[in-house]
Amino acid sequence: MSASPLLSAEVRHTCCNICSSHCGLDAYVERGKVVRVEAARPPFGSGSLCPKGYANRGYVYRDDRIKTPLRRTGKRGEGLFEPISWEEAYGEIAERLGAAKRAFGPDSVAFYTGYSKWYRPYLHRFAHAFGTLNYGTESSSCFQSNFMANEVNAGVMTRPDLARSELFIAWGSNPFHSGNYGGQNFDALKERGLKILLIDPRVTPFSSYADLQLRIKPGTDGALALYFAKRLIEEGRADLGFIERHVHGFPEFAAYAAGFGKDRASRITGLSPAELEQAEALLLKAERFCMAAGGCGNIHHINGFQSLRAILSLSALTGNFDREGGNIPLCHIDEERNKPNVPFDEFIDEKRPRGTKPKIGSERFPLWSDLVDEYQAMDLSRQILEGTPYRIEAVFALGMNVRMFPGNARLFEALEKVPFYADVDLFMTDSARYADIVLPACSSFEREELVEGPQGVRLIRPVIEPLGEARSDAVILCDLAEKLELDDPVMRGGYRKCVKHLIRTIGVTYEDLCSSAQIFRIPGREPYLPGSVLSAGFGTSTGKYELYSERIRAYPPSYAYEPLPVYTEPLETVDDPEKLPLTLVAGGRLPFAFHSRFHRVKWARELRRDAAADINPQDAKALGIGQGDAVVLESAHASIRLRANLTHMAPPGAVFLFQGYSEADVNSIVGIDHLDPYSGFPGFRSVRCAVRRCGS
Ligand SMILES: Nc1nc2c(c(=O)[nH]1)N[C@H]1C(S)=C(S)[C@@H](COP(=O)(O)OP(=O)(O)OC[C@H]3O[C@@H](n4cnc5c(=O)[nH]c(N)nc54)[C@H](O)[C@@H]3O)O[C@H]1N2
Ligand SMILES: Nc1nc2c(c(=O)[nH]1)N[C@H]1C(S)=C(S)[C@@H](COP(=O)(O)OP(=O)(O)OC[C@H]3O[C@@H](n4cnc5c(=O)[nH]c(N)nc54)[C@H](O)[C@@H]3O)O[C@H]1N2
Ligand code: SF4
Ligand SMILES: [Mo]
Repeated sequence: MSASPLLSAEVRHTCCNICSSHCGLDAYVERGKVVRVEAARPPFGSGSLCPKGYANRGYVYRDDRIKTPLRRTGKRGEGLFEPISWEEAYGEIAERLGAAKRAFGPDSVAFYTGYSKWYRPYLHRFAHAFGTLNYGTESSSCFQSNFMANEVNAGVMTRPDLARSELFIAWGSNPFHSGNYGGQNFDALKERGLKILLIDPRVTPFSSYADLQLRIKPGTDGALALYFAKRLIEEGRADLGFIERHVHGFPEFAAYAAGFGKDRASRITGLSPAELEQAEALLLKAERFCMAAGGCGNIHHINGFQSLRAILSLSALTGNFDREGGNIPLCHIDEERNKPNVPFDEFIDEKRPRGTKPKIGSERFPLWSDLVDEYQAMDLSRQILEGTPYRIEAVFALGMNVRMFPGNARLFEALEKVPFYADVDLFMTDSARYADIVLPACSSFEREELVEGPQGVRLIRPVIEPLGEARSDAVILCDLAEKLELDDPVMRGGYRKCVKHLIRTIGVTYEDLCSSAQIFRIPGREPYLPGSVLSAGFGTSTGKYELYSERIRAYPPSYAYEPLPVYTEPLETVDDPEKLPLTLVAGGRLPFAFHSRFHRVKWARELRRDAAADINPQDAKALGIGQGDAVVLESAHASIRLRANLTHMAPPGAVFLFQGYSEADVNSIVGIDHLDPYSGFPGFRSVRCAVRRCGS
């Protein structure tokens, strides 16, 4: 019998970096290879990982890892490349970006990054030092609309104070699939007496915790929130003292909400009057309630920004804002008030350029542009192809993934036509295939990373050598800053100099951080005190919570922006809606998939072999579709072929499909202009569609 290979493996502490939760992970390393991963126990981690965390090994060793810098030799998209040296690659990128800047100005280069967050401050500073505000990210369809709604209403983000609440209203929330469910404590909270009202069209693991679930028609949450508002006001549950002191626009809001009676709410949301009454009973009984809202289920709709504003209003209406058991300012999990202290914002601001052209998308999405320090990437393909209001000559991207954009044939076309495009990725993706130069990035196991979390800071050291010639993104950016001779001695001084610059004021040295894989607490934070926002005043123009937004009122009438959180239809207008009778919800999370990243990891893929559309058995029966049948999924714009998965998790009338599959790309059938006019966010979760059986 041979000895277990793990006996000789060394355990090295690191983090999972698939999502931003940074769960502590132990890598078992043998002869330079990670042979196993486990959840790290305290103090290095919480003792749990999600399925994606456990799939890290398959991810890092995916067979399409890029090992050297590459220069394109075939046509864009064809996938033909030749290996080149780092020096050649840097030289060519610097020459092309430099030439675009000289001929057309720095704004002619669009910088972009996909989901990965850790290197963002370096890329953002790099864009600034280059001379442009044209820094864009995947957050053009993730989270920022949530931030915008909170900012417009209150000037501050909040979170539910679950521990001290009577009722938790979870609007489109399934922490069991989108996060690390090992970290949830809902069992204990329920035992303590917390009631849960879940609002989600889909049955999920969280459904079993709900005292009541409303399987609402996708994209109609705004109407439900306005109905709740009307009922709270009618039943004398509006906190008039709080409103008098802290709220702006209550009379206008109340008058608008009064239009959302039971019949209308029922018709819009698809919920029966009896369901609405049950929900109301829970709501009216709870003196203190808190809410989670603003996940993709709420903001991936063309009415998402305003719907979320309507939802958030409920806490201000009842005084459940900045008080125990309500929604309290987003701050550290360990109840500390100040923001994390690594001054990443200052790092980015130090090099902010002046006198630049308006960011990409500013004309179409001015509210986004004014509130978010990024361009709205949903307008990138249009600007490249139309050249207005100015030309884009080059795209420099880290982790560009065209598959994640709606109507993405246009972005592929734009990347085919843009004069220069470079991409940095771990893998040869469908998007990297279009690049002139592709650079190989390290995985989190192969690089050093300064991780800032709720409890403090931590320096994650590499646990294995880089695969092939892969390099860390931050190192690549510093190298390029040097090649381009940017006016930035810190970045030109290299990655380590940046880290030392970043931590210089927080009372921890680089050497301290190197000495241990543990988290270093940052001294001097104060505990959160309820009422702290109320006493300081809201960060809005009136200094109050704005149910009627003065900020929004200031935009020219041509934008038709409404200061009240009005409800509008989530579905697009089409000639013959009866031909597209179902609603496609493109993107409910699967526990073993992370956007496109795990579709090529064998272990994860075996849990769902084919791209499959979740369809309710009742709809499937009416359509003559059986489990596993090949089907065509069609929208007003295009169609894809894939398999049917019959499941009661999907409600009748809706079809759920995960994103990122090359062979069945759901975003290729979403309309490119199916966008929220305020945030620019795509209406991924309310797309008119039809499904029919096809051959094999
Ligand atoms: N239909 C539909 N579309 C959606 C969504 C949806 O729910 N439905 N969700 C939207 C949301 S919320 C999001 S966040 C986006 C996600 O969109 P993306 O961020 O574009 O998605 P990923 O598949 O994670 O792709 C990121 C790319 O970065 C690469 N990458 C990973 N790590 C690194 C790294 O360290 N360095 C570099 N250089 N590259 C790296 C990956 O290999 C991949 O190619 O998708 C959006 N699109
Ligand atoms: N496994 C996995 N986890 C992930 C990711 C991943 O790709 N895979 N991506 C990460 C990223 S980038 C993000 S942004 C987060 C997103 O995290 P979440 O927003 O939590 O993700 P979802 O599961 O897509 O949506 C939450 C719930 O909203 C419901 N929902 C859909 N439409 C509606 C609607 O119109 N109204 C209501 N009330 N509910 C609706 C869905 O059925 C789902 O159960 O997840 C992160 N975690
Ligand atoms: S929640 Fe899962 S994917 Fe995210 S960091 Fe933790 S283990 Fe990794
Ligand atoms: Mo996201």
